[in-house]
Amino acid sequence: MTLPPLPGSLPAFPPGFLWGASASAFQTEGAAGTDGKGPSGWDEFAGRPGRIKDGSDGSLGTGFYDRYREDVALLAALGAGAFRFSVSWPRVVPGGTGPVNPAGLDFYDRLVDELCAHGITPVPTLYHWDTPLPLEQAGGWLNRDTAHRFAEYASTVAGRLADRVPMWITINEPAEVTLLGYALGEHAPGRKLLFDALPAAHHQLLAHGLAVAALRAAGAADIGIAVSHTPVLAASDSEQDRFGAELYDTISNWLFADPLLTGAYPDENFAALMPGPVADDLDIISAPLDWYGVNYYNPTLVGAPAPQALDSFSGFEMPGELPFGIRKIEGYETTDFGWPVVPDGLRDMLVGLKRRYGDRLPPLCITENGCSYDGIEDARRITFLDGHLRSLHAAMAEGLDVRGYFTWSLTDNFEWIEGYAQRFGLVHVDYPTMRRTPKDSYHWYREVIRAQRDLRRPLPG
Ligand code: IFM
Repeated sequence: MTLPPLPGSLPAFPPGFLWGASASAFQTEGAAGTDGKGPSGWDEFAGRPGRIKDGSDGSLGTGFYDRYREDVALLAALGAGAFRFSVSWPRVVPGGTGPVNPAGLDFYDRLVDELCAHGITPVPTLYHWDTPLPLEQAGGWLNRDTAHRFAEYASTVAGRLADRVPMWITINEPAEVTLLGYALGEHAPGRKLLFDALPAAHHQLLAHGLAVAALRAAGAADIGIAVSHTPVLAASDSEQDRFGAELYDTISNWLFADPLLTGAYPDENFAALMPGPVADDLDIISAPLDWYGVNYYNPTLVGAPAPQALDSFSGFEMPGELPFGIRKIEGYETTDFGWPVVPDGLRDMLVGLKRRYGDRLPPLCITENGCSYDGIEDARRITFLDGHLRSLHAAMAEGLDVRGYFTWSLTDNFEWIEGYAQRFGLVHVDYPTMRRTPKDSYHWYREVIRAQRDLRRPLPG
């Protein structure tokens, strides 16, 4: 196998840098109704006719619930230092509140033990979009009560796992849940509330803050959150395009990061639209974090609403009912998902975070970065990962304190409304048999990790 570029030629990352891979419960576990698991909003949504492009419903995932040992063995052979997975809230608390499902907790207990037995750090995310259905039906993230139920659940999970889990993530990508799930209705729960979706943002932030306190009280430490970030470029210099781009930038980048890192919303107008005792909530939301997780895929070109020029940022179509429109970025390679490949965007984004937050920026971790390409001979994924690791290193050489990198994803999995069509894995999954086959990129990443372990040199300067 000849695999350019050579992993050994990557610059050295600092000693102790965490090399990992990511996954989530709904996208992989399957076992939708097994061992007392309750339904989630995504189970219900994916079951609605026509919602998932390939007609699948995610109920089988990648069979991870039954095959987790096989996947941990793949992680071990990869040399991964950490595995980011998510805990399914409806598997642990099927009703969203009330009785805990012991079999659900047992599953994560076994998974954590298996990871520890292989010397792999377990990094659970407590919420990766699968809200227990009863809570979703009671308003989901529009309902302030959901935040309190989330903190209870966080406490339950930490009570069982904190003795072996050294690093925690509260919530994954609250912006996507708000925008795709509640504002545009493309994802679960399929609500199309446009700006009336903003309470879902506030309540996820509050849930995060309450969960940080609950986790610490239950003995958990090293707590972060995974937030998506995208450098936003204006489609042109026109006033309308700049307005659209600035608004999108605020919503996708700062609506979540600012409250978390500064204790304030980026704009008075947004703060005024949030429910509850906002000032008190912001104190809870901005509780100091041990680290801050960045999910980066690509920059986004944004202008005034232009329905005819739509392109996929997250596989959804912007309906032109919000005062901005996403455009296709020309001049770059694209992944099979149509996303532009712009490695420098990662460095730009990280440097931008430092510029905005200065000393208030905690140590960072790249909690997701990856690409959708078909095939087991996936040289394009290698090029993608190589470019992004170089870009990450460039940001670190400029002073960014980044502690780890988790590629999305260990295996191919259920890519939300795309179904199984988009393949982000280092490991190919043959869905009819669930057979796993490591791709070329898996072998490449294994060599990267091995070479980095051998280098063990500090960053220059
Ligand atoms: O698969 C998703 C993941 O669940 C959240 N972040 C983006 C990934 C790729 O779309």
